[in-house]
Amino acid sequence: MREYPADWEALKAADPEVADAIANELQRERTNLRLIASENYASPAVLAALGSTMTDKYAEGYPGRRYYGGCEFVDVTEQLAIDRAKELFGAEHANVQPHAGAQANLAVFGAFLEPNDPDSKVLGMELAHGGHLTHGSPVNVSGMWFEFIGYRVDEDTEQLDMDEVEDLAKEHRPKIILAGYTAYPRAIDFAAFRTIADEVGALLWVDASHFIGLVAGGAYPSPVPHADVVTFTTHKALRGPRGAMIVCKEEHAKAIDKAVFPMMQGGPLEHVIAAKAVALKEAMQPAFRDYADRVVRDARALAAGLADEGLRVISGGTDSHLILADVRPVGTDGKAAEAVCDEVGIALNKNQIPYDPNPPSSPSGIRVGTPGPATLGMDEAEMGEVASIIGDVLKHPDDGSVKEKSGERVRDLMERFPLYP
Ligand code: DSN
Repeated sequence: MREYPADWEALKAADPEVADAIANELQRERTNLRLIASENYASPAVLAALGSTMTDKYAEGYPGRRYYGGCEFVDVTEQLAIDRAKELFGAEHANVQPHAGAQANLAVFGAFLEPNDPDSKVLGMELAHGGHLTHGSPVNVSGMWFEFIGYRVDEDTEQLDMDEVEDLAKEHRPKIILAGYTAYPRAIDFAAFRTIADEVGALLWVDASHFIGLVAGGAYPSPVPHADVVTFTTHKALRGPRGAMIVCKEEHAKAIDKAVFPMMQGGPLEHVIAAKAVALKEAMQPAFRDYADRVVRDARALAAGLADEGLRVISGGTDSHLILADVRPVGTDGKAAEAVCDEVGIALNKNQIPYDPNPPSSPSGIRVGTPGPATLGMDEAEMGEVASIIGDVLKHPDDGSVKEKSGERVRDLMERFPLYP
């Protein structure tokens, strides 16, 4: 009998089309430079847990309180994930079941708000300034069912304006104040958000998806001591499986647990939860602190390099894993920049910048992030090289020889820092 039944040879024989696509994706990951700020590389141990037979198990409920028999081993892994999340983040309570960030955020609405209730207001960052789809977009349930009021970054500093947050909080008396964004490069003053929330009697919710891995590694301020509830995905800088978690104060534990199951979800994905436990254990190791430091060091070096190439770095720099840069000074836009970088094997995304005069489909900026390169071991010197390649192709998008040379430079870099060697 096999100890571990997942079998690559069996997949190739049973379904060569799917096996080919998976192999091609691995090859793409090995040859392309990943600068998408929200992506990373899960470890072989995390991948092994994901491919385990825990995918076969139904386990509605929580450890020790399930609706199905035979949960004794998934109880072990889910409890490990809960205990590790509480220990790593210093949290009073953890729910590790959300399938994705959107479900985790939906659970916050379920726990604390009533749909279509004029008193259920949320004060969050405007989407065009870095908020997320689930932070009140009119095409998402958050915006369809709940009333969001938006704050912006300051037009001059391009950083959070806590006076504006305070003024809006006093004017609208929201039930929840939300901090945590998808395209904000700077440190967030969570204590200041707490003070404002207390002034108006609001709950403080932080969506820490982008930076929770840096928090785990001690490279970014922790929202956990300040916030009532913190939601986050597990596959970004945290480098775990695709999924999410919620940590909160003990007083909210029952409301959050009921909102995740049975309100928002049915059976938990126990193979993913096992992989979350593995990722959390990895994040508790000293090497993870080195990685988190490297992520921020790399981002600062890449920001400096892009500025040297003539791009305008939004807010003048970064304190995190991501950089938002205005590419108009080098004569292009975000859409064209994304496309030409893709041609030479660099994956990044077009992004609106604060107060962007251009639409989301062809915005003025790009967003780049360093969790991927930092996982591969790339450091400041390599970020200088990456900035130089990006500068070259953005300034010469129609020059075949520049693109050929740039593609070679990317391939050489990826060969020097092999993925899953
Ligand atoms: N798609 C993620 C990002 O790239 O920021 C957020 O969900």
